[in-house]
Parts: sequence; C-alpha cells; structure tokens
Amino acid sequence: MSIKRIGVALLAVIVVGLFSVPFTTSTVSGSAAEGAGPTALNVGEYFFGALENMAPVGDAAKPEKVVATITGAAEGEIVLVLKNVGKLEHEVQSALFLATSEAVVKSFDEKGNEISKVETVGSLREVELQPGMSAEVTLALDEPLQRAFEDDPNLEMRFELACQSGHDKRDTAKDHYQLGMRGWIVLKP
Ligand SMILES: [Cu+2]
Repeated sequence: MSIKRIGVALLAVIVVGLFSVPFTTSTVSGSAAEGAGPTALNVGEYFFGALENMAPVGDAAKPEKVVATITGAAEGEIVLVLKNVGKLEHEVQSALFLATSEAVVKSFDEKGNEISKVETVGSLREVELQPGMSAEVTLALDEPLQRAFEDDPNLEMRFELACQSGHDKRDTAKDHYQLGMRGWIVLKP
C-alpha cells in the first residue's frame, strides 16, 4: 500500500466517523456565545503552523501534531486564515473541508489586498496558496456536525490537514505531504 493510499484511507476513516455522528432532533439554533474568531495558521516548507510541526512520513521521531485548535463549531461557522510564508505554492486540503455545506475563500496578496473571492456550495476541495498569499476560509459546517457539537459541550473531533502539492508526481522529494506537511485540526464547540 502506498503512502498516498494510506493518506486517503485516513481521510476516509475520518469522514465515515463523521457521518456516523448520531443525528439528533434538537431544534436549538445558534447559541448566544460568540465564536473565538479566526484561527490563523502559517503554511511553509514543509509545515503547518511552525517548522517544529513538520511531520515527514516515516519519521517516527516526528509524529503528526495538532497544528490548530478551533472553537466555535457549535455555532456552525468557523474561520481559518492560512498564510503562505514559504517560497513554494501549497495546495491545502482537509477532511474538515469535506464536512462543510458552504465555503467562502477570500484570497489576499502580500500587501493584504483582496484578490479573489470564491464561494462554493458543498465540500471545499482545496485552497491554493501562492507564496506570500493568504486565504481567509469561512466554513459553514454540515448540520449534523454542528448539532453534534451543540449537544455535547465536551466533544472534540480531529481532522487531518494536508498539503497536496507534488502528491501526484510519484516523486517523494517533491511530495509536500511526505516531506512533512500534515497535521491535525482539533474542532471544539
Ligand atoms: Cu505544500
């Protein structure tokens, strides 16, 4: 089994877990609590968050780490700001992107000028980041997921964050995921 297949299987397991969340009939909508605001995360060669989070595949001494803890899932909307502080393009994917019903991705250049705004219905495939660029990703969570967080204030779920750049080239030296661009996002109410 290739490393790529393992990565895909991992995502699939998380998604299956997600869909098995019991669907409740709660009619409570939107708690009064404010969300924690945007979660900022740097992206570079080859890490999420910071260089020490680099987790190359096959290096047992550097296990995959939690790179962001995001609260506000019970409100159903979370905002992630990804900034490319590296010199290469990165293509960010996450199992969390698959658990959304709508997404808005605003991209900004190095000077902070908005250069594009893309809205998607259904799951978000990936976020492309040129060097120096940042992206504000607003995710509307799937209703069953949101309700699960409303119903259980202690719920925590992990979603993998991964860079897909070079993943299809069959060249380990160019595969950002294998070089270390992987980590966990922890979602909380
Ligand atoms: Cu990358």
